Amino acid sequence: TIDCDKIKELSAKYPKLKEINYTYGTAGFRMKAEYLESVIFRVGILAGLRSRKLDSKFIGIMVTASHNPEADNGVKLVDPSGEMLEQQWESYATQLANAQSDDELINVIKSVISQNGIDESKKASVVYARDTRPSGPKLIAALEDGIKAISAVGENLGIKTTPQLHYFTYYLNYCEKPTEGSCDELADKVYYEKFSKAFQKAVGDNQRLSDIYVDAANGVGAPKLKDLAQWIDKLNDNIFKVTIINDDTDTRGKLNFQCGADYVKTGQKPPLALNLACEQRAASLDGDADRIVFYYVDEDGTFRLLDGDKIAALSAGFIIELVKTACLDISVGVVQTAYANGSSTAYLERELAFPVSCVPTGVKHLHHKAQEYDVGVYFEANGHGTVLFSSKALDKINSDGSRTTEQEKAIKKLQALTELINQTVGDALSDLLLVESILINRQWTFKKWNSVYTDKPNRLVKVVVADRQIFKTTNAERTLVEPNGLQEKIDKLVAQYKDGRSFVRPSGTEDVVRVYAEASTREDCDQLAFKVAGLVY
Ligand code: 16G
Ligand code: ZN
Repeated sequence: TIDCDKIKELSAKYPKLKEINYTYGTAGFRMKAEYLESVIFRVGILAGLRSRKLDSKFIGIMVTASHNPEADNGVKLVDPSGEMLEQQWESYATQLANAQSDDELINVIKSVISQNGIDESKKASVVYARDTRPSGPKLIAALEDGIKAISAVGENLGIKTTPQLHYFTYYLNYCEKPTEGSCDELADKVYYEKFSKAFQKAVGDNQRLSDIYVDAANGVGAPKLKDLAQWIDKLNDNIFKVTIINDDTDTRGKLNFQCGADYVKTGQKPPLALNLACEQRAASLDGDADRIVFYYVDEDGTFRLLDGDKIAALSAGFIIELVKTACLDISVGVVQTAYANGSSTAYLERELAFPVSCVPTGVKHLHHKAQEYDVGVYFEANGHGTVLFSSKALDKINSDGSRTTEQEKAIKKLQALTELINQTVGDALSDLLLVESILINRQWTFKKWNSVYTDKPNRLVKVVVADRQIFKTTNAERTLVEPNGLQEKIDKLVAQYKDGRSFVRPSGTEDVVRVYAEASTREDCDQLAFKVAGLVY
């Protein structure tokens, strides 16, 4: 049974800050690092309870604030199969975090136990990692006290990317775990081994492409990509030439500063320190390496962004071609959010004839929807996404049968892709290899890839408002239902612009409201965004 005295004693080290109201949102808990100690201590407790509930399976805990400023941090929980925490438990997380006293904390714990019929005598196992933020070690110490308080067993993976933590949580639960060595090293090894081998298989004996610069946002992606590239080199030293820039994880203040996927996508410009020659290939990761966007500069100096929508189009297009060549009865669908560029949706629906669905922002919504297809391709425009192969699809791809050489080749490629894609969560490093392997197979330049459709000019602006909670949306966030009458005003504005589209939604991660607009010209689009922002303000 739980030891209330032990919990109280340890909890006393991490008193809840009275004035703060915490919410487990789309990205878990995320805010200034100094407000997070009590929260992270309690997340340790919750992970232990969840593990007991799920037959002692490992629950993952990632300490990161992704693309946020260096002073922020955050924490999120990962379910045994590597997916995001189940929704019901998000509300337990919020309740635990907001318990004002140690006694109230005990009460919440007891109520989670009784509501879920948790057997307190069961073993509890958790696995945790952090990104490179300076506040990480202190928060990990608080987490370890939480894990201790609930008498769980913890595996510390040290510094990892978010997708590595997701993958290794799955691995510990469902794959064979060798006994020797620390989990920290093992987690790197199984990850590099899996993805380097799958990449080798996916590229086959095709020609390599030109070098690629990868901006690692001065975060954890830098050392991990360096290692992964070395593993790839060992298998085939002439297939993937990457130059990592913004790889300084030691100097304070550099993480995500004027670089990284979010900076590039939002600003529609390259990282500040990067001077791109014409058609030099480049990509940017975010601070925990679960997002990636690609880009280049063309002859006339125009910056060309290949975002999540372009990655979805490239990968869905390649997969469906293989499926057709192999004559497999497998359906492929694409999941997007309201931020998907209108041209990408039109291209996927009209030219490639994919079923496309639109869901609210946040990985869990995309992930769940994608599970409805045999093969579900999901990417947010910001560069977060992956491809999910259902067990039906995997069975068909991996089954024997008499086939032509051409069909056999297509099947082999598909098999390689199922291994190359991190199916637990969107993964910048896995996505980088996925994109590179498709481009190698097709022998496409970035320019060729970019030409599959032309993005409509678009603009994203944030508006600081007194209370963002008053903004309520429906229709996958594309329509406002509150404040009353605002949507009608937006509609009227949008109607004045050719190919105009605009929507307003409260951010799930920042205290702002976001306005998105697109239209047929840059000027129109900027004007529309500006005017809609004016309505919101
Ligand atoms: C979080 C989400 C990301 C989403 C972003 C939107 C996860 C793991 N991450 O980072 O998918 O794009 O929030 O932020 O779900 P916003 O609500 O502030 O626009
Ligand atoms: Zn991230």
